[in-house]
Amino acid sequence: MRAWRWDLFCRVIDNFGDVGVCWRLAAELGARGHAVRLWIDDASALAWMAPQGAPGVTVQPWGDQPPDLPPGDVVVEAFGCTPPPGFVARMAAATPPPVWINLEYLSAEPYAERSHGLRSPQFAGPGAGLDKWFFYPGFTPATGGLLQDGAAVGDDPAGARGWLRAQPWAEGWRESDRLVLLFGYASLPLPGLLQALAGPPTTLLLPPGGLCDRLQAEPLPAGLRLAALPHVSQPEFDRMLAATDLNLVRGEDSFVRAQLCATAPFLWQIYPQDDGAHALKLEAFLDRYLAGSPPALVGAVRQCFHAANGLAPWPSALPEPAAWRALHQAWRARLRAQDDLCTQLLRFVKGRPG
Ligand code: TRH
Repeated sequence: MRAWRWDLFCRVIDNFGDVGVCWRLAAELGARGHAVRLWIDDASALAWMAPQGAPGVTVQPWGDQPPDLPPGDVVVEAFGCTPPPGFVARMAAATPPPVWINLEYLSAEPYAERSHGLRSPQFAGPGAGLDKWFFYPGFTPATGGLLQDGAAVGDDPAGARGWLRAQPWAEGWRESDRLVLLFGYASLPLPGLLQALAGPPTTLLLPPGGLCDRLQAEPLPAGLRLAALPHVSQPEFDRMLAATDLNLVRGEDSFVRAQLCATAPFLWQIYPQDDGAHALKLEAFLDRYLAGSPPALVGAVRQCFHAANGLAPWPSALPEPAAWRALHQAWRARLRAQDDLCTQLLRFVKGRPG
């Protein structure tokens, strides 16, 4: 397959998921020999997320007056962030025009399968005459799949744990502690979670942010200790997920990585939406994730996911570890057996006229 020139557009709405997903995609395309221009309105998080950059990837600041650059072969707008009008006009004037993709948010809801790959002809505006194609990531073969490069780190949890223990900021951690990563929002319902975690000696790993600040002011049940972490790069973050005994993650990208990189189970604090639509999204995921598991385990895991999102009280104890782990590992194996998003995107673009 010949290498293409990609323009990938990213607007940071808040937090790190927009830049996190776009950087992963850019880096995966670059690793496969493509040239990627990542247009981004706020690249600040890349300083710690990707301090080394990535081969083939150039970061293009996207301010109020974007430079008049000619479009490449493929244009990807992430999460419906429309490229600048002048750029779209140049796309329409190009012969042939670039393939124009809208990379959507991840959801397990049925609309992702229904809408994946649909064409959206542009009738008005600077892109009139062009087609835009919807590309939906997802959990099933009928969707665009998940970004999977680097997920093999999860095949060696002992190696990941050795790496974690060797980090300068891990000095002084108790050797045999259970490790629980808490990468949630500051709104995470805490007291019940801390009670459910109480008992075995446990270190709670806390990335920088509101949740870490809040926890430092919270009384801790016996056995629990806090470890405040620095921000680490995406590959290091993946290794951390692979090293722990339980991961509480959030948003979109850490949610995916906890499924692909870790053999230990996870909980998801979903990004809250004003209209409450996140509850349906959560349920759609749980229906897929838990399908076929024993009813008692399904009930226990579902309650914890609900509790992490304020939709149910926390149970007094977390699900039985071995059964929960087995459920998670079976799910991971299923996802890993599917074609990854980057491979599918390349195949999709190849079969599309501009
Ligand atoms: O930060 P998030 O909540 O991001 C988002 C955005 O808010 C976005 O607007 C919303 O639409 C989306 O969620 C659903 O969570 P997420 O998606 O998990 O992104 C975090 C990224 O930060 C992910 O790429 C992992 C990365 N990361 C590191 O690389 N190193 C770190 O130390 C940490 C803590 C995170």
